[in-house]
Amino acid sequence: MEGKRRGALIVVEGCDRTGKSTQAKKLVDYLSKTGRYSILLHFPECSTRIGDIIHGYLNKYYNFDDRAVHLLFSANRWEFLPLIQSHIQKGVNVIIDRYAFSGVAFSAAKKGMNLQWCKNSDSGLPRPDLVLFLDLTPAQAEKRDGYGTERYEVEEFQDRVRENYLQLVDDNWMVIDASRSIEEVHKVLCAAVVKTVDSVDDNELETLWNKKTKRNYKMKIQKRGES
Ligand code: Z5A
Ligand code: MG
Repeated sequence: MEGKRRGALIVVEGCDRTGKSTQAKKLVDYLSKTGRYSILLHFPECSTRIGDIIHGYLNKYYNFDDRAVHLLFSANRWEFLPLIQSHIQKGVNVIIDRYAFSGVAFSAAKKGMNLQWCKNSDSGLPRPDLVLFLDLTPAQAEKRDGYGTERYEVEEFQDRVRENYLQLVDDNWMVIDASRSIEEVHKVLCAAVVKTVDSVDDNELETLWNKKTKRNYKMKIQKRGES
């Protein structure tokens, strides 16, 4: 890595239909166009055998114990660790649409599961330089196209998922009001991401969850009209 800066690891998170995939794609396009070479990943990544089982579970073809499902989602991230590391080391920015935070927020919303148990299986994965949390109430998300077909797309469940996410907020998170237009949200994200990408230092990435999550961390919530 001598003489060459590592890439940044940036994660886009949020409850269902908050615009993560739309924004993650636009970010990678923008970064690439401005000479900051970047790749896009998405979890669950269903192209592997583990991913295929997850796909079957989400679409209700199979059912498993909730703990087994949680571990499958984690395993899916671990199987992509070498790819993530190799891009970061080569100076390529890695933008990920959902990551360990989805794993914890969704699994811990289920009966009998808790945040601490759910964090364990992702412990040791790289900690992102920046987490962009797209925030929308489940009632607002329900009005968007495509809502309501998958297993978890139920308002009451999404409320618990959002509560869990908010417990994971840390000093590398930015909470963004995702109720604005696609272009307005994109503008806010670009500013934050460019700042992170351009200021990445030579330090190795830290790992999850070694830095203690600061409960009651004062969130940087983007309000309407702020950029
Ligand atoms: N899951 C889990 O349990 N554990 C894990 O470890 C992981 C995931 C990684 C599938 O994920 C499920 O897996 C998910 C969590 C669980 N739960 N469910 N159900 P997924 O990522 O494959 O989910 P998805 O089907 O792609 O939905 P999504 O990611 O929630 O949607 P999105 O990416 O946030 O939104 P979008 O596709 O960009 O946009 C949705 C629609 O809204 C689309 O028509 C857009 O044009 C529109 N849109 C986007 N932005 C806007 C704005 N700003 N205004 C108006 N309309 C907008
Ligand atoms: Mg998506």
